[in-house]
Amino acid sequence: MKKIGILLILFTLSLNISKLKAEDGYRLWLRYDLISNAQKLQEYRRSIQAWLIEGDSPTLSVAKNELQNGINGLLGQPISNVKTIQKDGIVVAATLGKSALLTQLNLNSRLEKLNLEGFLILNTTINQKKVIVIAGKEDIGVLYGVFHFLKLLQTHQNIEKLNIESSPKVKLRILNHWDNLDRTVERGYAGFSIWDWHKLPDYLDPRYTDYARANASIGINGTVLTNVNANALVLTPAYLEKVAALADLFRPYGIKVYLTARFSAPIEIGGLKTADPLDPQVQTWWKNKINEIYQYVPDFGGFVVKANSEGQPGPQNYQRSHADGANMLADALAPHNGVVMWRAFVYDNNVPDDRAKQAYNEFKPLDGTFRSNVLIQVKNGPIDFQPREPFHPLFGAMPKTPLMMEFQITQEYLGQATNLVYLATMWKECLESDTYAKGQGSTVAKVIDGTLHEYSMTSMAGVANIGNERNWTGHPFGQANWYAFGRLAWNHELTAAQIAEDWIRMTFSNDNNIIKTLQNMMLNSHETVVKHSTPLGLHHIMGAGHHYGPGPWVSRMSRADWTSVYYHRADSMGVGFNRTSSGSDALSQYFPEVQAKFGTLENCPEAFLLWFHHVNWDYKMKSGQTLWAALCHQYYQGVEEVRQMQKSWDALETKIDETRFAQVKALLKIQEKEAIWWRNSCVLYFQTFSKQAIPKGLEQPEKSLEYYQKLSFPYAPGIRPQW
Ligand code: GCW
Repeated sequence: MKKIGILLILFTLSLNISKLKAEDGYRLWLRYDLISNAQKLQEYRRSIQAWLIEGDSPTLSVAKNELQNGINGLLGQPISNVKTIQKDGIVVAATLGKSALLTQLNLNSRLEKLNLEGFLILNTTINQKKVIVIAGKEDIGVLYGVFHFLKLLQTHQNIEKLNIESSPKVKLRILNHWDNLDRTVERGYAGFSIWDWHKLPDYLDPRYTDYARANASIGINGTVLTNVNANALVLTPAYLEKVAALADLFRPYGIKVYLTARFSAPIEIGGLKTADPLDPQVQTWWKNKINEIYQYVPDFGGFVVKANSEGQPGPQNYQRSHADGANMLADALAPHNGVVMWRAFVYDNNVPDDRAKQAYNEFKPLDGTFRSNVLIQVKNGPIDFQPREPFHPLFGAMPKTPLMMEFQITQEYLGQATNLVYLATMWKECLESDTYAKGQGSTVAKVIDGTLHEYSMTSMAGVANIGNERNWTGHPFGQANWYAFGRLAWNHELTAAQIAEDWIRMTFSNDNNIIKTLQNMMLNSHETVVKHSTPLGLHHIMGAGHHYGPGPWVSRMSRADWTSVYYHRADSMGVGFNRTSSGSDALSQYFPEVQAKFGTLENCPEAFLLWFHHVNWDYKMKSGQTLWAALCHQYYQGVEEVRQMQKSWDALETKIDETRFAQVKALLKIQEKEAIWWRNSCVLYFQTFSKQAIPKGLEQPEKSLEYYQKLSFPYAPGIRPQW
């Protein structure tokens, strides 16, 4: 009896231990588990015998903690902290110019080449002892350098001949949370907001610290806490106190806090009768409000503003321009070094002939009229974060106004949190697009990093996919998109493949088979979702409101440019939106070389065909197939590729921890179902126009078009309550 009891206790204990070890995804890419490769472990233990961080500041103490936890975990033994260099194998981290040890090394000329947040990592000797030096230009550079160094260990790199210089290419690398004060998250698929407003400022959820660590580890240096569909209440003292608590916590990690400004706040919380930006009372109200914010948060970053778009108030309500509105806020922020990120995602109440043209039409004429602390925040494409869009025509078109990038990390139109879609390939496609603004090679990336037009301010923002789910992003592979966004904002020259490899090594394993399999899945995954949802340049054909799943039939909404039929324009002749000169002429907003590329059926890459052209069902594609057949094949191929992903994943069963294996397996099953749902709905729907059979050899849809049209999802996550 006794024995059985003991056995039982042991059994429950071991169960608990294995539960503790379960990979629930909380640790993201900062897992710091013991290095499994014995040779690497030995090599690292030899090279890292102690550490020393010179200097003292909140940022350096964060760096110390991270370095200590990181190397202790990875090396599997406590590594001591020393005060002097008396033996080989010491990691020395310090801020250049503030450190006696680093002065000896004479690194100043190299330092001059770095940006403020940059760092160096190198092997060298100090007092004839072998050391690894991590040197930051400022304290934050030390922290970034520490994370980089830990990444080298996590990804099993050689650390004997290090000579790394790294500087961010873009200054403000920002997450935009579309989080509401009631903790719902617009287009959020990972639970509720991580900001527990009700318990702030007194209760600081430990998750905030881990959020800051994760962001600092990839160089993100700003966070916009609130939804661009803004609530003025966040600007009131009760909330500013809470904002201040978060800002205090994030400061050592180099992260500034920003808020969204509701343009009508002077009326809603200020008691004024107007929010006209040229009204002196309004101007004074904002000045005072902004001064007040800086009392709470002395290094407040500034505002993001969505104005005169989708019902949000803005300067146009008073017949003023976007520049009038942005400049008013900019003037009040300028004495504090704050910035305004004014969004170009605008469309007013008059439905235009082509929504794709509106931002350009409204903003291009304003070039040169914005204050120097205003950035115009432009989505990657001219419509709205679709699975594939051509780059936005504003890039390259406003040489006198800093344009910043807005990517969407949350997968509103890309399978939300049920599809495995790695977004870095899509972002790279946009960044590498040539605008031809100053001849060949004028890429979007060069617009964004300021090199093309010598912008003094540069920025990249990503709409966050983070929520309060244990694994932060809902889908475990959603983490890769948060990760990739930060890495690309720091250095857009990295390839999607490199970033994926780093992420896999840190998040899953350094096993070659795992790396190759997952990398392959990730790199193809964007193309896959495009195929099974919006192939060949189709766009905006999703379900209304929730945007979850297909809705090519959506035709009745309060405005035409919210419907699907407005965008695909299918009829008995063909399908697609003619944006050439015989159609909406949106193409003319691009530089001539780009017009030539997209302008004719022969030249236009098939991936963008239906974006720019209305094409006959019988048009012969490059493959020799008709458009109708090609469209069907794309949809079917998309589903096949999801099945391929399932097979690849299943082959890793013995190599991946149970929890994440099971979760991703289940999600891939959902993805397969959703891909079939997209495929069947779209093929059946477009068939009502093409009047042609689904090509032979392709499985026939099981259900009818009516079945798909009747599906409804009133409680799909992320939906805007008022829509
Ligand atoms: O795509 C649309 C989303 C809205 C969002 C808007 C925007 C925040 O469906 O939910 O609102 O874009 O970017 O402002």
